[in-house]
Amino acid sequence: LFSAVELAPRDPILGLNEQFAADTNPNKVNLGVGVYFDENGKLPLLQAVQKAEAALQANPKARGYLPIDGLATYDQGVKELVFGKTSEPVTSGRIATIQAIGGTGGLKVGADFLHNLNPAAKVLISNPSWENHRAIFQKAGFEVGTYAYYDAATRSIDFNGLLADLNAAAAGTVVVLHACCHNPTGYDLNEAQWDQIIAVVKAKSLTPFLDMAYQGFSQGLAEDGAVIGKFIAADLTFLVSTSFSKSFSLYGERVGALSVVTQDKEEAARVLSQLKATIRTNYSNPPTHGAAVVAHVLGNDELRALWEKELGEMRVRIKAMRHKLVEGLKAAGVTQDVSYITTQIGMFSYSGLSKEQMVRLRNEFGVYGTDSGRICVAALNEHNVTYVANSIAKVM
Ligand code: PLP
Ligand code: TYF
Repeated sequence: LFSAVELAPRDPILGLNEQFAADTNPNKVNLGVGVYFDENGKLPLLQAVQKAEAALQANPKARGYLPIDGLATYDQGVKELVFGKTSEPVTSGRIATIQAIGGTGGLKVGADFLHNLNPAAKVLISNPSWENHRAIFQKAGFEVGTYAYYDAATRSIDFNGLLADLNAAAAGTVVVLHACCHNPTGYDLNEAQWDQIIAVVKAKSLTPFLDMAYQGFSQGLAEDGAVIGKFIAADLTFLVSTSFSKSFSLYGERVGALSVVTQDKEEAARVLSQLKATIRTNYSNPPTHGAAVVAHVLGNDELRALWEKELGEMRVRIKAMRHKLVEGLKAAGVTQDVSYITTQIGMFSYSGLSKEQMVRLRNEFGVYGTDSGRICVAALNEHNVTYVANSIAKVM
């Protein structure tokens, strides 16, 4: 039966973890996968999360099935965080939000829903994008193409190319946009550019699907969420996937969501029924713990403030590490302009190093980044940044 089964390719990012684990180099540093580590190289367990868990444990609940669309207080918390508590779409009830298995799950439920709705539509993702975007939308049945995004020659966004590609897209094309902290490049669109994109999306009747996996890691929760307000203000209907993996350091709990902004409350109810139908035939209903923790934090003023503070500390520390990396490279004798490292934002730096250089970094120095030259600056700390800078300088 299984003799014809072919070996599937490894995930190019998660596969690096296995290689890293097997590496015996005592100086090894894992800058491959997008995970935030604290100043001691440890995966943080946020105080806000610990306090929420303590509160939940003080009043333990039996674990019945959650509704298909998840924990109601969680879905409401997501809506208020992403769209604003007093925003018209939230108060008028025209957003359908479901709890999802991480941001990946939100993307997948959204992809399945959209494909049922319009199987002939195409999907455009940025060039380059998070590897899993293409795979998720292809598995949902879509043909996936790209829109121009990164221009390696100028180390900036090829915005004219981007606009041209969106302008050339057929009506109904699903356009996957990184809301902030673009993965893998670290280059985000500015406000004026978003305005222009929104104008094209509207004029050409494209379907925007915003992937929000890093809310709070660029400028702050509200600031990073402002782009959503622009889509609302333009009176567009669109989708947003949310991930709390990074912002709550709850990677393994798989807490995410999908929100679909519709025209009115009645449309939202129909959309929600379809999202639930998609979920039912995939995993029936989501798990309880992670959503209960996040809902508790979002719904409690004190814990919410503590979470924002801790998220702010992660954001600030990443930015400090970008500066340290630049200083380290200069101290190691690098004369090229490396200021792009501090221009980029979020958890990653697109270093511009070639595949050969990345392989050398891995094999000779135990410094792991992706073959595309992406390094996770959120995994740098005072103890490893000089070593990393020296290693990069040697392969440059
Ligand atoms: N989207 C982007 C751009 C990401 O970088 C990630 C990273 O994990 C995800 C989605 C998926 O998030 P999650 O781990 O919550 O599934
Ligand atoms: O890009 C990253 O490193 C993170 C983590 O299939 C990740 O988004 C990577 C690959 C993957 C799932 C998550």
